[in-house]
Amino acid sequence: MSFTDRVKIHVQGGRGGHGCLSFRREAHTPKGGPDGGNGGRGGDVLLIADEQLTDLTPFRTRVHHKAQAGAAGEGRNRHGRNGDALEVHVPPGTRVLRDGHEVAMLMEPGDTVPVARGGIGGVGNRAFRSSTHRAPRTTIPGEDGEEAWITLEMRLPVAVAIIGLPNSGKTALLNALTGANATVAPYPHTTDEPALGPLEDAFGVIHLVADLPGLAADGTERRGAALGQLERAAVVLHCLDASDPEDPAERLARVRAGVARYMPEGAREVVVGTKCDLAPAPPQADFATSAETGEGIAALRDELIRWLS
Ligand SMILES: Nc1nc2c(ncn2[C@@H]2O[C@H](COP(=O)(O)OP(=O)(O)O)[C@@H](O)[C@H]2O)c(=O)[nH]1
Ligand SMILES: [Mg+2]
Repeated sequence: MSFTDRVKIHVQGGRGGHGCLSFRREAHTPKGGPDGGNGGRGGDVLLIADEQLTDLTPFRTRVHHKAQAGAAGEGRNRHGRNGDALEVHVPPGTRVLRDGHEVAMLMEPGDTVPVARGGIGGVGNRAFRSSTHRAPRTTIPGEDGEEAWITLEMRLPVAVAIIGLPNSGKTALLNALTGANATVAPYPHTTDEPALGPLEDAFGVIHLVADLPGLAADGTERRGAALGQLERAAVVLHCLDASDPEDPAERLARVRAGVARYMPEGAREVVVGTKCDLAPAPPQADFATSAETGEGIAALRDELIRWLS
């Protein structure tokens, strides 16, 4: 299964029902008065945060979301019923963007926002009757519902993000710190999807740790990367491979430039020397660790728990 954290969807409110053109017809009143009713309002499209959902994958194949139209008015002064709202369920942590600007954020289950209003119902000819105008043929059609392309972005509640170049030991570090069982592989770009593991703090609260791959070896962001998941992190663990012969300062700078646009303000960046069983940690490292021997892992975990508690 793959992880989707950004989709573009089309939303459209229901059309308003048309106003009706009608005259009363009864056996003994050949020239009955106007009795066309009004159209109903179109339904709104609503987004609702639903804790059953964990990502935006269903929207890859469900792109168009249109609410029900209002019913047309009818003779005998009957007004059309309003269209039902369309409730579109999204995972908590979904941000809504329109034209590149955030218009809503749905954090808690049950949070609801309208994203496309239904059209106003039309007006039937009955409404145009007056003392001077007894047989109006005027009606107003229902209005179109509002329509828009919107972008949904999901942000996981990531407390600790692990970043670094491909093959720098990010996944191995995640597994060592949290007991997660994500795939560690001796080649770059095993996946561009985040891997997650839990870390329990001193109060028994679980914090989410995420391995965020997605940078290419040159530090640029790969297509489909989920690096935006960085944005809610309180601590960023920056993996620096001790066994890599390339200049460590230069490698750090490359990764920092690659994630700069997502780096949360006020987040604590910690440089973690990895694979220290193979070579001594570079001087830039705040911690020297080895996922292989377990060196430094407990000390780093203790520090993380202290910061998060
Ligand atoms: N010797 C040693 N190898 C490691 C260590 N951590 C990771 N590796 C190896 O380095 C390679 C890349 O690790 P991985 O965690 O998949 O890197 P990622 O691409 O940053 O997620 C794999 O072959 C791992 O077995 C370590 O602490 N010591
Ligand atoms: Mg990996």
